[in-house]
Amino acid sequence: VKLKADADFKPTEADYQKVYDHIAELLAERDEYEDGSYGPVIVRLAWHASGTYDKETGTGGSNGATMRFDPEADHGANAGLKVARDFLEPVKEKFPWITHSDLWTLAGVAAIQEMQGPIVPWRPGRQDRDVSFCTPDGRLPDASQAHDHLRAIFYRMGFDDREIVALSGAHALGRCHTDRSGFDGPWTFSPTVVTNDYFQLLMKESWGWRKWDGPKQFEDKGTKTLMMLPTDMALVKDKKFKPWVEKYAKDNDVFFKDFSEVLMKLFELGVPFESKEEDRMKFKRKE
Ligand code: DDH
Repeated sequence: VKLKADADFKPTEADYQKVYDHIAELLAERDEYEDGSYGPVIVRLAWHASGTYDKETGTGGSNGATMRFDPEADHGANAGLKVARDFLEPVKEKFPWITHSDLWTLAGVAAIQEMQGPIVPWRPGRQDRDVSFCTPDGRLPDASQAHDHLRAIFYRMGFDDREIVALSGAHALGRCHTDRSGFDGPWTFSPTVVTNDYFQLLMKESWGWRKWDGPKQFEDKGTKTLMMLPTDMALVKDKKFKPWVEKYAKDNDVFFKDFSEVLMKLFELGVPFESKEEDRMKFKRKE
């Protein structure tokens, strides 16, 4: 049964859980995609929708879902994310009352939780906005750069050094694609499971420049099947980032706790909530 997009319809937590459950079912069913899961590319969509936030001007962030429109969809950093937006369109059709911007962040939460990650509290309240709210290009990080660039980008969103490292743990998931970013390969051996392996590999593995025609990236000297971006390696080269990498490599529980908190913060950047922090929902994982 399709629910009408009715201004009087006031969705409850149970309604949002239904959206979650539907996304979780689709993730389980559609295992034909690379590595067997759309989860990583959906997490990336939720992050790129949110990571445009600028705390000085209050612009950008997940409120608006402006990546639906060409200027922002065509930003180099967003190459390949149409796959994730298209995956979620049938969900929007089934639950027309949810905004795209709430849907994309809720889907990010569902993908994290269904890939065995921590529970990420979430609340609704995002409104979709028109094309005039598209952010300028260049707000998302450039993988070829180093620690000073990371700080400039993430301090602009309001994150500190510990939070930058915790967020980067998302690279336990997914892979780089030569036809999207130009880079190539996965960071870990289990790219569809949330783990602290990214940090463990950064600490324990020996990394060297990959010899190839593509953009400069690192490969593990052992198997030569894993990769790190220059921005990933910046986390162990920088004296203030490195202690957090060590901490998360040693203790998965600490990583999960911090990862949950920073994702919650990321997905709420720039959203004019009417609800209170206590109203955040915790979705149940699929059985
Ligand atoms: Fe990332 N990321 N990311 N990333 N990211 C890529 C893939 C994925 C950077 C660059 C790239 C975060 C931070 C950074 C995910 C989540 C998150 C790719 C490859 C590049 C390049 C894209 C492609 O070719 O398909 C850089 C630079 C940074 C940084 O400077 C910190 C954060 C904070 C997150 C997050 O989710 C919180 C995920 C997931 C992927 C895998 C996507 C896929 O299709 O698989």
